[in-house]
Amino acid sequence: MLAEQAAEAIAERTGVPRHRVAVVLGSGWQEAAAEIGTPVASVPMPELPGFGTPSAQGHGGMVHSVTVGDTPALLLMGRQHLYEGYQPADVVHPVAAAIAAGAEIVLLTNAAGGIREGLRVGEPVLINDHLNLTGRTPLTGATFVDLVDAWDPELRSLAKEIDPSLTEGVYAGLTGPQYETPAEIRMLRTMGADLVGMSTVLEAIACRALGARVLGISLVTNLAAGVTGGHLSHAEVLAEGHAAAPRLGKLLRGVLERV
Ligand code: 6GU
Repeated sequence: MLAEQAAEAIAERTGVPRHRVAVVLGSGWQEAAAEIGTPVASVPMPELPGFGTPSAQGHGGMVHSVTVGDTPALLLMGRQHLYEGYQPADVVHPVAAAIAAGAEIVLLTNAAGGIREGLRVGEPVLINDHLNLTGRTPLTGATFVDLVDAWDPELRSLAKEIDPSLTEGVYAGLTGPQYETPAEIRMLRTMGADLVGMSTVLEAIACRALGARVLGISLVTNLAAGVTGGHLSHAEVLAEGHAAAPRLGKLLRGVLERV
């Protein structure tokens, strides 16, 4: 299996036989990594079996091994998206590899548009459920995975102990790459979505199928179409990540210290 091959390469290249936790740092989250800790080893993703080159800018494209307290953790800097032409199996390969490398807990982070009234730009939100609107799945065959409490309630409680101002919301995952129309955002709100983005749902499904616990955090980098009168830009997404980096980094570090 490709995930096992990648896990072996991760162990060899980092010198760490098992990483207990993995963190996927999405758009807007790259700078938060510096707050988590100094890597003991780093491997470029394209040098690991089955990994591609993520589109994430800045420090993307690396796998860092860090130790927080007693916990060896893998930081996956960037991810592959369906909108880049990748298949679901490619999109979930890094988390599958991390789980094969020992991760029992996976932290999934992303940038999202805020749909729910009251959400503020720059605010991290805990994902408490999702709508998989990609039309895709990473699973094949008769893999009937239970997704009740897929977004681990205990891990969410832990995150709220660290940052009591955190709220929770439902994340709608679409393929993109275009942002939604105002009409689509009204539809998503009616469907129960609080947040919208282009990642994370397939990884969460794969993690549950592989038995890992999942914590998800969206950074609201902009309000979704029609929520305010404005237009949407990717530059906004990156700028908000920069501004929020210290808070996001502290939150991730706090979680890693306590799991
Ligand atoms: Cl408004 N939509 C989607 N699909 N992804 C986003 C976003 C919006 N804002 C950040 N990422």
